[in-house]
Parts: sequence; structure tokens; C-alpha cells
Amino acid sequence: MNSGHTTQRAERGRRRRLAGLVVIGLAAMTIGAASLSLALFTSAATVNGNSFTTGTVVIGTNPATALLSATALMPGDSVPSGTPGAPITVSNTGTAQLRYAISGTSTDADNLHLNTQLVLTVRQPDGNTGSSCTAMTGNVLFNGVVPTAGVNMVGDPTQGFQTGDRTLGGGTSETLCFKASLPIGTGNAFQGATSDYTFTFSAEQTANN
Ligand SMILES: [Ca+2]
Repeated sequence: MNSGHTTQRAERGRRRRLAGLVVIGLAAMTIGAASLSLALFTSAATVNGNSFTTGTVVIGTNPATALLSATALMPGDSVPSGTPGAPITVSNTGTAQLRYAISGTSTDADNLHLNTQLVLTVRQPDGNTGSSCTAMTGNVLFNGVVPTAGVNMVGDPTQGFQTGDRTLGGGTSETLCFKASLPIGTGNAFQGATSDYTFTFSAEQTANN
């Protein structure tokens, strides 16, 4: 009986010692594995400085208002008077090339229909280059009336290229010459009539378009 108990205690002790050895062994293996991964040679390369900035298209005009005006226009008169045209500089202060068109609208608040008589003319500068509108002899870009409903005077503001659309590179400008004329045959019904005109310069990117 005593001999049996002694044997059982010895057996339990042996099992505990064995379990302890197994735990110690596993711990040693884990530490060994960790030491092994730390010992690997590694390397990395970074590629920085990848910066993106979008381009801009910014159209502007000089003058920005009152390019043409008259207060006592008579049949046969033109504005400016004589042969010169009124120069307007169209600029692209953006960084990307733009394409632009010019459309016009007019008012007829007094219902006297001056805008059915007044003829607007847009030409390129004299000799088609430079910025001089002295003789108003450049290529004709538009010559006609600008009705209340509006009209495309130069090119077409519809997206994409249409005949007459003009291009301006980033940071460049060009000059166009405007003129308004009241035909000598304009009748009495148009006395004291007023129409106000608005010219809209519409620009869009040419890249991928
Ligand atoms: Ca267009």
C-alpha cells in the first residue's frame, strides 16, 4: 500500500518535471526564432518628390468694359469714328493653352430695335499681326447685327473646336479690333433708340479636347 503511494507520487513528480521541460523547450524555440528573424539583412528604397499641379486656363480682356459706346449716334456714324477700330487685348494668364470664342447679345428695352440696325465688325489687327487697329484692315472675323437672342460672333463657344475658334497659349495674348456702324439708310423710327451690347469671351482647354 505504502509502496503503491510512493510510486504514484514519483510518477506525478516525473510528469511535472517533464511538462516543465517541455514549456522551457518551447520558450527557447520561440526566442531562437525571434533571434533568427532579427538577424535577416533588409533594405528599402523610397521614391519621393512626386508632386502634381494642375494647369489653368484664365481668359481676360483689356478693356474689360465699355469697349464701344456712343450717346448721339447718327446714321452714317461709326464708333470709333473714321477708319480706326477699338482694340481689345484678349489674354490667357493661365498656364495651359486655351481655345476661345466670342458671342454677343444686345438689349432692346425701348422696343425701338436699334439692335436690328447697328452693324458690329470684328477684325484682326492691321496686317493681321501686332496690336494696331489704326486702319481696320485685318481679316474680317465678324460683320453683322447682334440680335437680342444673341449670336456667335467669332468661333463657337460649344465645347471642342469649331470654325473660327481662336487659340491662346498659356501666358500669351492677342489683340482684336471692334467697330460699330449705323448705316446711312437708318430711318426716323430709330431716333433716340438705345441698345446695350455684351460680348462674352468663352474659353476652354485645348488639351484632350
Ligand atoms: Ca468651341
